[in-house]
Amino acid sequence: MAFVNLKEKEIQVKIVYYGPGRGGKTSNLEYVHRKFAKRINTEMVTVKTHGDRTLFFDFLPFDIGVINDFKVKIQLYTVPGQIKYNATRKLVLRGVDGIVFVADAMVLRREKNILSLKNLQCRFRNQCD
Ligand SMILES: Nc1nc2c(ncn2[C@@H]2O[C@H](COP(=O)(O)OP(=O)(O)OP(=O)(O)O)[C@@H](O)[C@H]2O)c(=O)[nH]1
Ligand SMILES: [Mg+2]
Repeated sequence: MAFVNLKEKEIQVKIVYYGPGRGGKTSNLEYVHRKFAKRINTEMVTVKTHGDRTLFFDFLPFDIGVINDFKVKIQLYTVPGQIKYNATRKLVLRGVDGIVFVADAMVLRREKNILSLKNLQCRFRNQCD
């Protein structure tokens, strides 16, 4: 559930982009950042390896205005898609309010999409380490 700060009159919503490695999660966030550059006056934080793969996460915070006197703040995150970063994905998913599943459009990557979806499912069912 979104974090509501009654004192500051602020609502924080955490949305995580999830999906297989090289599926386009970071590209999605970069696009949002570029496309709404005039409205999003914050920087995107990204931690990448040499090969441009996400090492920890990408983070893009921005405000979307006021609703019923409450400032609404959105935080977009991506997880690292590579299988070996399971523990990091678990951390990034903490306190999530919404998921955007980014599937790879290549037919060849179908199995990887399914594996990633299953990984997400077992995380929410608390059935994986
Ligand atoms: N053709 C094509 N290439 C894309 C698209 N989206 C991303 N790419 C390319 O695919 C590669 C991987 O994209 P990323 O956005 O880094 O993928 P990711 O899901 O963040 O990967 P991880 O960080 O390893 O989990 C990059 O070279 C992108 O330029 C797309 O819609 N079409
Ligand atoms: Mg990435």
